[in-house]
Amino acid sequence: MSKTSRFGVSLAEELLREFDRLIDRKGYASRSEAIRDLLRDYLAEEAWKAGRGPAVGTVTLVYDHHVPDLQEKLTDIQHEHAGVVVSTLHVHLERHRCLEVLVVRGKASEIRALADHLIGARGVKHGKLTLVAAGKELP
Ligand code: NI
Repeated sequence: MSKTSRFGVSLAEELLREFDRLIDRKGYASRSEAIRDLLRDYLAEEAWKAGRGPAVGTVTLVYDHHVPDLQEKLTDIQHEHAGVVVSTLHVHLERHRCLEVLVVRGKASEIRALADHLIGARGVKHGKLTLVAAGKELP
């Protein structure tokens, strides 16, 4: 485990009260644990936005499989990015609607390109990319 440092933070009382309520709701053991989590999240998001470094995550899609050629198009897009797609899970939600979850791994910018392509396809009702930085440099 890496060396730990302590630092003080000044906050408006109201902001701290809100933060404590959030900590309670989320079930964090301490403020430190919550702040560590927030920082990791923020660093991961910033690394992702910059498009540098390795990333892992998921792309979640909800779509209507009755839209002509959609299923084929989504498969084609995934094949174009075969190096990034690690695994897929398909769930038939209802008669028309499907849920697909892709586990992705690779360069953040390429994962984002794949996700934009899939989520932007006509007939995809909802899509979400969730990425976390996979870099060893992240504490
Ligand atoms: Ni289905």
